[in-house]
Parts: sequence; C-alpha cells; structure tokens
Amino acid sequence: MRALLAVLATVLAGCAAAPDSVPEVKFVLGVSQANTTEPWRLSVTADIQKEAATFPGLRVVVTDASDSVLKQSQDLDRLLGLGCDLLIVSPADAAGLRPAVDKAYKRVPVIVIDRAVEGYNYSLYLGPDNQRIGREAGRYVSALLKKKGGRVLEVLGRRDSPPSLDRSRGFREGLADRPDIFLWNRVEADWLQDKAEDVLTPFFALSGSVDVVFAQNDAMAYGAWLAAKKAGKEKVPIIGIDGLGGADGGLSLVQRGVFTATFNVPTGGKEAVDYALDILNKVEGIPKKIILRTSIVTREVPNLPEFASPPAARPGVRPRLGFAQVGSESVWRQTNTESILQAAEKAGVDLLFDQGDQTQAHQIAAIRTFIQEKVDVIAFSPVVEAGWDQVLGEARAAGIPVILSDRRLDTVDPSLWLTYIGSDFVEEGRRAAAWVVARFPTGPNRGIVEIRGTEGSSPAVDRARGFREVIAANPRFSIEASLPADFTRDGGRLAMERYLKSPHPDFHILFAHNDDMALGAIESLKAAGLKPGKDVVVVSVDAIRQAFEAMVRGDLSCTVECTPLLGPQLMKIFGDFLKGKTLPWQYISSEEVFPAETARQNLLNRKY
Ligand code: GYE
Repeated sequence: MRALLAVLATVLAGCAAAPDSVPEVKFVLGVSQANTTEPWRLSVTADIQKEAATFPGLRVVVTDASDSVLKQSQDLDRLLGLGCDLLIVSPADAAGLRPAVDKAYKRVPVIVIDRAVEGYNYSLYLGPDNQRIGREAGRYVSALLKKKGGRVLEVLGRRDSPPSLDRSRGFREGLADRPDIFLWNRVEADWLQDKAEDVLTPFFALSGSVDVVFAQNDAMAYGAWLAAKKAGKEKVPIIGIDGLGGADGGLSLVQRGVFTATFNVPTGGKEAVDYALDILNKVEGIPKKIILRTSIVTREVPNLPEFASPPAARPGVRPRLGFAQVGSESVWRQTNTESILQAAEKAGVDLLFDQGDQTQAHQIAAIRTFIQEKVDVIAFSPVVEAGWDQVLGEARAAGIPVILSDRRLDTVDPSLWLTYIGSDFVEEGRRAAAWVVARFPTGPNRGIVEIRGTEGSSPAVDRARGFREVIAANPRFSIEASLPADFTRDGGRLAMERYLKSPHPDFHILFAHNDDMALGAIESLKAAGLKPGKDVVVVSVDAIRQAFEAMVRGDLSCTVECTPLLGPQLMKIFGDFLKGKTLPWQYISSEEVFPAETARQNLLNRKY
C-alpha cells in the first residue's frame, strides 16, 4: 500500500493523501466513470466520493472515459497499474467493455454499476430494474390519458444502450392494452438536455399536439420542456427518470410542476462503496446482482414507501427471525432449509422456522404466529404469488418488515415487503430455451413438452415466461403440451407416465421447471422404452447433484443453475437491517448453465 500511495501522490496530485498519513490507508477503490457530461454520472461519482469519505481508511481514484470504450479499457488498466484493490465501473457501453471487465476481474474484484455487462464475470452488479421503470411509466401514461388516448413522444438516451432498450421495452408493455395511445415518435438525444431541446424543437413547432412526453432521463425531460415552452406548449405532461436532488433535479422539477412525474432512481454510489468494503473484508453472503429500489414520484406521491425501523439494540438478546418455508417438495427446498438453519446458527440468530406443507393457508398461519411472537423480521418463501396483501398488511401494522426469500409475490403495494433475495427466474427460463435452440441449430421442427412447477408460484410463472419468450422467436420449435407436476419427483413421473399413455404428438424435447420433476419424468420415459438424451432431450432447472449424476449417465442433457444456498445472504441482509442500513430492493444470485458435457468435471465440486 505504501508503494501504491507514493505512486498515487505523484501521478494524481490532489487525489492521494499526504505521505505522512500513508499508514492509515487500507483500501484504494478505482472508479472508472463513462463520462463527466451526463448529470447522472456526475451524481454517481459524487455519491461514491461522499460515502467513501465516511471511511477513514479508504481512498478513491476516479477516471473519465469521455464515452469511449477504448479509453475506458485503458482506464481500467491504468487503475490496476496503480494498485487499486477493487474497481467500480460505470460502463460507457456495456457490451463493448465486456472484454476489459473480464480481464480486470481476473486480478481484482469488480463492481459494475448502471449498465450490466453480459455474463457473470464481475463480483457484483448494482443498478435499477429499467424495464420495470419503463413499465410503470407506461402504466402512468395510460392512466394520464384515461379513456381519450393520445400521442406520445418518447425521448431515448441511446437507441442501442441497455437502459434505453429496457426502458423502452417496459414502456411498451405498460401501454400494451392501449391501442388508442399512439407512440408518435421516438427520438434519440444522448441523455443530454441541450440535445433533447434541439431535436424536439421542430416537433413542438408543428401544429399537431403532443399529449405526453416520456423522456428516458430528467436531463432530456427538461430539454423537452424548454423546447415545448418555446412553442407555448409548456403545459404538456412530461415524465422523466432519475429523480436527482438539488435545485434543478427531477424531484424539485416535479414539485414545481415542470414535470408531471419522474422516477426516484438511487445512483447506487453509496451502495457500491458499502459493498466494495464488504467484498474487500470478505464478508459472507454477497449476491451477484443488487437491484435498487425505484419508485414513481408525483406531486401527490413524493416519497419512497416507508418501512419499519429496526428495534433498538438490546445487549445480550439475540435477534429473532421468523421464517415460513414452502415445504419440502424438492431437493432444492431441502438444501435451502439446511442452508438457512445453518446460517442462522452461525450468525447467532434466534430462528423461528416453520416447515410448511406447500399450502398458502399454512404459511399465512405461520406468519400470524410470528407476528404474535413479535419477531424482529419475517422472512418467507411465498408458495404462490397472489393473495398475501391481508396478512402482510397485518405484519406492517405490527411494525415487522418482511423479506421475500427465493419466491416473489404479486402485489401493487410496494410497502408490503422490504426486499427480495433469490434468482431471476425469467432469465433461467430464457437460458433453458437458449440452450435448446443452440442444441438444434438446424433440422426439422421439434415439439417440446413442458413440465410445470406449482401452479401460480413465481418460479413456475416466470420460467414458463422466459422459456416462451425465446422459443416464440424460433418457429422451428413448438410447445406441444404443458403438464402440471408441483415441483415434485413423483409429480414429474406421473405427469409423464399419463402423457405417454394418452394420444400425443411427437416430441423431442422435455423442459421441466426443476430437476426433481425432470428426474421423475426420465423414469417414466425409460419405463415406456424411450431413451432420454436420445429420443427425448431433457433440460431442467436447479442444478442439484442428482442432476449432474443424471447427466453423467446420459439421461439429462442440461441443467440451469438456481442456487438454494441463500442462508448466509439472508443473515447478512437481516444483520444489515438491524444495523439500520437502507436495503436495496432485490438481491439476485449468480447462475450458470451446465450442459451434460461439463457434468463429470463439475460434479466434483458441487456443493448441493
Ligand atoms: O427451483 C424448485 C423448488 O422456489 C426456486 O422451488 C424455488 C423452486 C425450485 O421446489 O425446485
């Protein structure tokens, strides 16, 4: 560290501490920023610096890539050359920067913010769910234009950048049921106010009216307003995204009535520094992705939902966590239970654990018991998505926050749950389908049979959705049947047995929502004289040890990982809450795809 700081002191005058304070420095964070022209990026950097300043042993070195991938790749090398202990990267172009991030990650931990680079070659990604923001914006516009419909002008950041694409895609989803709302034009303004003003001026000069402007950030939204004002049309509703503070920030523009709405999007700067320290201090339970909480801001709803604060510290009293499990339907679930029990013990948490029996009624009763017991936090894995508002309202009224573990729930009230920890099930479905498509690049049309997990559960709903998304784009494949089997091995076996006895079309591919059901179905395929792996190619989700054994035998062809080892993460989140930290919205685990070819080797170090 001494050597590093000597270098820093000479190379970056003003950045490093004076040599006599050298021994205090514990870690140096390298921050590679994409540019210093967008207000957003400036705020991100400012938040990083502000948070870092609260830790005496921490230094930060910032580079500016001037929006060039080449320059940013060189910046990463330079930061590594300076001996930075960890890099925080806000990529100019997520796809273009991937090789440089891959390379850097071989040497130090890397936190990617704002725009996820593809793959999982980084320590942690931190950012908002841009598609969801877009969807909410779409719904808001839909409500704004009530029944009368109208013309919408969409102002994009950069047409092909991931946040632009995701916000646009979500926006369309939010307007999907409104054919009377016409996306009149989409213009690109590089995320910049001036550019937005310039490109939009001609639109407002035209005689026809623009009914709503949706700009993908506040800077462009403000540019749009300036353009509208020149044509005397400053009353047009304008919706932005970012919600920065300060006199000209989006929050104040909403209050002043310039914008109709914006979205509160945390910069992630603070969280990036906190997690950088956790990573450097080798804290257990770091997820792969952290999705930051966002919410729409209007004059009527200016703030994020409020959550209960942690109880005051009680020396000698162990913190109490109530956990309502789904049941023990699968190997995944049993492993998940063990992970939670062990982690609670290790963390010194007083855990009230309810095993569950795959019914919602049982889980609701368990949650009510936890409320009576006055636990500090309730965590649970909702067996199905819908129907929780009542009981979670009771928990909220009792001042007990709720953490969702592995399964999601469906509610419009964002104040009912504090945070989510688990996987991206839609992505798992997409990955299973992408593997199928790649496995049969050419050839005849192929039929698929799907075996579904618990009806109405988020992994079943989302895996089905992700799978269909990819299959729908490939007309050579068709889903011939979808059989319910409740995530159990027996369920999979029976479903396939019945299907094979009934008159059915040819099928070549079996997609099961979990490994247990796939293993059950494989038994039935064999009993009917079919050769799994040959006559029927089987792909499933979870990546339990038995799936690897089945791949080694040649029965299963591919499994998509979904980790059940959530215990340490859950305890870390619980601990962070008790320390009074603001929790992000979702913690997403890392997942790989394991085709049969890699099974033998991976079996050796499989943890579950
Ligand atoms: O994939 C399946 C289980 O909710 C992610 O539930 C979990 C799923 C898992 O029973 O095996």
